Amino acid sequence: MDRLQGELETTYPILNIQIVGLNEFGQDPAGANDLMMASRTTPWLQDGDSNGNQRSDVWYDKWNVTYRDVIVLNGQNEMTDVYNLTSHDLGVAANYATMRDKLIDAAMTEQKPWQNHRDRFDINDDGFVVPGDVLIMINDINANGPRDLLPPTTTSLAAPYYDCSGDNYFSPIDILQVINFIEGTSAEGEATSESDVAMQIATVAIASPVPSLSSGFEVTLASNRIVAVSVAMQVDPTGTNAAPRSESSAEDNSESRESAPDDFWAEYWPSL
Ligand SMILES: [Ca+2]
Ligand SMILES: [Ca+2]
Ligand SMILES: [Ca+2]
Repeated sequence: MDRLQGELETTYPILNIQIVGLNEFGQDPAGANDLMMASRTTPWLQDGDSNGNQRSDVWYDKWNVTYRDVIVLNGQNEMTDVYNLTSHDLGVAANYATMRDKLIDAAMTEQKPWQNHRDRFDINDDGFVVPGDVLIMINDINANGPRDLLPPTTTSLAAPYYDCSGDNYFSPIDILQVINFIEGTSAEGEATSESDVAMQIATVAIASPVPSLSSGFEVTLASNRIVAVSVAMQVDPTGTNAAPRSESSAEDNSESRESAPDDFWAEYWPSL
């Protein structure tokens, strides 16, 4: 466990995973704890019996452990997983990797490092939630695809924070959540159902081949409010919502831009 702690600190310093040893109540004859700590650097604690039931408080009353269990805790000290080192010798590489991954997974689930904790909708962390945040996401998912957001190996994090939903995965759902947030805070604009937007965004994820940025997408904008994001060349498999919007959006774009309060999109989308 000392080796594992060292690896976690070195490789994933931000996750700040801490391994602590805990000795059972009653298993601490004179010198036993000193002996246990003599060759180890892992912090070592001694369990007690504060409720007087002659059973170790944390070991049995709280966790009901089996000897040599590793209890994986979340940020609220709640048990999320157990891995027994008698049946899974850490000297076996596969077991060691499993143990390591359990700890990393628990930390990722708890910490959601790729979600902006100041404002989960503010993808580029500039203090504003605007269509530019959506564009950053679309550009990236178009280039790199939906994917797991891996445990950070750096000593600090920086935007973009793609994981709006907080599941450590970058998918069209994250984009949809930002769009819905922007739409929910906008007072004007053409009504668009959530299912419309979901379908449009879904086409972004399944687009193949990946279209070029300048010609592949059409964005219809009304009063600085996104009403649709679609892949122009994508054929909606259900044939209902996406195609009509794409056909009409080319004409709509010019009117929309004239009435838009600023040319925000132009900077990112010169072809509009
Ligand atoms: Ca007890
Ligand atoms: Ca932003
Ligand atoms: Ca996500």
